[in-house]
Amino acid sequence: MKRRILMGTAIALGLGLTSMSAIAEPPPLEQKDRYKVGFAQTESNNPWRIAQTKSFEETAETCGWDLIATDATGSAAKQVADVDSMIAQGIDVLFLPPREEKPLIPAVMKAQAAGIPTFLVDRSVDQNVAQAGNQYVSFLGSDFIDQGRRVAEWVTENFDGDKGIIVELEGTTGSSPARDRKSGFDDNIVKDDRFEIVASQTGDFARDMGRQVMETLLQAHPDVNIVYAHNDEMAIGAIQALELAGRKPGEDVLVVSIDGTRDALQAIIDGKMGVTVESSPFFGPLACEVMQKYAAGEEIPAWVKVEDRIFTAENAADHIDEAY
Ligand code: GYE
Repeated sequence: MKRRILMGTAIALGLGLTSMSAIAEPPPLEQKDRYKVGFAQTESNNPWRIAQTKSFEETAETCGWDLIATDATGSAAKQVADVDSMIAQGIDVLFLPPREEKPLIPAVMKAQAAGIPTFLVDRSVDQNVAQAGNQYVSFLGSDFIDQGRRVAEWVTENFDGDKGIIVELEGTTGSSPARDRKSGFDDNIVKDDRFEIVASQTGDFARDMGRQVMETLLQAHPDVNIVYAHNDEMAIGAIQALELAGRKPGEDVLVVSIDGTRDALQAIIDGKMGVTVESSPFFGPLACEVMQKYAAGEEIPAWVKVEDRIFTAENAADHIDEAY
């Protein structure tokens, strides 16, 4: 324990990591029937987050968890404080979706110092400071770069105009999915010179902000004919803004995004949206499985990758009943 605390201090002082990463390791987890489990949610203002929390709550019953779930209401500082309070309450294990990559580093470090193994779920932290197998056990989640690449590929194959004028609505600034969904899309769409990204702005992964940002961007770029949103909530907000401005999403503007929410699948069925690449919020069962393996002493990969499907007009109706 003492060694871990000392290492946390060394990292905070900004010392080189290479020599330390060899000795840093996530705390072990005892095998027992019941666990006190912490799940520190980022916010609950959208269906994805609500479905994710529900998945942890439902898993608690089957996996023998006494679950402490918190809601940081969109504040990284509150999320760090929520983890502090869980540590004080003596959790055995922490599941953390770090809202932003850098501000949540202290939460990971403090859990480690307190001897609590951390699993990052659905978002990651700054890899220059903390890595799987060292400060936390593993990252459970999707390949966001690939999600962005798949959206770009779908647009390249399905856009039938001469010139694609793209507005991009980015997720939460400083979050790993926003960074990677941007690079995955941007790096690939430019391979086809029909396309140009004329504006890229954050909508914080939220419907309301997506709508507001789209309203503003529409005034500056009335010729936009493609909207790429980093999640479905912002895509739905953009559709509202487009319709308010008298545009016809699905006809004169192609709207594409990521997640697979019920509203997005409905928008695809209604012809207002082209594609959404899946990013599943149902992490509970996977969290249970990985945690039990870790307690049994099994080797856990640094990245437990979630495979994502793709929803288009061809299959949206088949999946809407299972959507959230
Ligand atoms: O796509 C979004 C949510 O981190 C993968 O966060 C997650 C993203 C998801 O708010 O809708």
